[in-house]
Amino acid sequence: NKFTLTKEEQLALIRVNLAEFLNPEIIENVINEGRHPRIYWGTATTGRPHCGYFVPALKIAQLLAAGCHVVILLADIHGFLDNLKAPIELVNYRAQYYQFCVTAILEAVGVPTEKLEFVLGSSYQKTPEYIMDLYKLCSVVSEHDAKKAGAEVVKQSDNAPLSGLLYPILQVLDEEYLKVDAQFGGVDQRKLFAAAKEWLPKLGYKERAHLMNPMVPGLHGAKMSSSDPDSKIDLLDAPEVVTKKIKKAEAAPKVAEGNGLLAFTEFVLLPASSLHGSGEFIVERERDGLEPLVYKDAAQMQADYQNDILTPQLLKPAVSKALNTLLAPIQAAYQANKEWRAIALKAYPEEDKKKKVKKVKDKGSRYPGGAAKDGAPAP
Ligand code: TYR
Repeated sequence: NKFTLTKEEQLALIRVNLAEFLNPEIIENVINEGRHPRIYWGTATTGRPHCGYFVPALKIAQLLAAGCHVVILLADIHGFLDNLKAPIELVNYRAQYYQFCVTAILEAVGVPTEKLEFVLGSSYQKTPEYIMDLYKLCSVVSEHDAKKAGAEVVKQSDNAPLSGLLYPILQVLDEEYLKVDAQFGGVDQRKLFAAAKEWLPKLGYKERAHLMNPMVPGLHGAKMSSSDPDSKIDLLDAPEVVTKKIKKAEAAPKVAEGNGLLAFTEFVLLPASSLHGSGEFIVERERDGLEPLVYKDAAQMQADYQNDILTPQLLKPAVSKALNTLLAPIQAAYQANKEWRAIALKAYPEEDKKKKVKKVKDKGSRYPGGAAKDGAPAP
């Protein structure tokens, strides 16, 4: 039970579903000393958070259940350092919008959010100490290495803005200024994490542990943060929209690899169910007059999928149902929160305009506009 985990159980829960864990001994030592590891996850506040955000949320839920203290960095300054993905005038509203979304997502997966600490990047990234460290790091890190560190995260282009080179420098300093034992992020952050290990000691700061979750394929087999609107499901998409998008999802029978629905079940639906539910993912087969398929782990589910026992036709409605159940409290919270709704309009004014235009044109049946994770307007 959650409150009496042994050190081994704590570590096991920290490791669940990670693709990589660099310098785990740092965390092991903290736990052996009887302290609560302090871990942060940063998110640049750019495009609207979508269902892909459930993947880090579930990992955060596990970290909290394992007794970690989790800090969520709302990286507002990073939102515009990266090629102005968030325009400077909107970034503050976006950070507020993200805080509402992330809180609601975590509540939807049963996380007691009082245990979470939200920090706004700009609240400390403009202090004299931080800025002086920024200058110092700029003097000891080469342009080449700064570019390399951001290669998979920062938008690359010809004649790219200089701010893209600052992005990794700030992310590395954040580990020191947030006073954490570890940083958590997707494997796309790997080069930034490697830079942190190398650069912090240059200023006499200690290196941290790094936890990485795998990139989960989206509904069309690509990363869910791609700019293809149908490949991602907005947190506020109505149940019938969710069902429709999932119906359209690419899911070749018997091919488990790269299947976004199986991945979403493995990394979100199953862990959510095991944190505070039956621990099961249920696939109804009433129509065929058969007993439901009941999964407790991803391995059995993947095996059944490969053997076509779990067909795409069976999987899709099961995923839609479970996802709509997760989204319902988020959408209810949004409807009940006037402040959140007002911030949404201010944070994404362009989308709101587009949405209205589209609604007139096609009765709102299409994806209601939306920016990708990278903030690019939907085509
Ligand atoms: N690089 C992260 C992303 O891709 C955002 C981030 C920003 C993370 C600053 C940590 C940090 O300190 O979204």
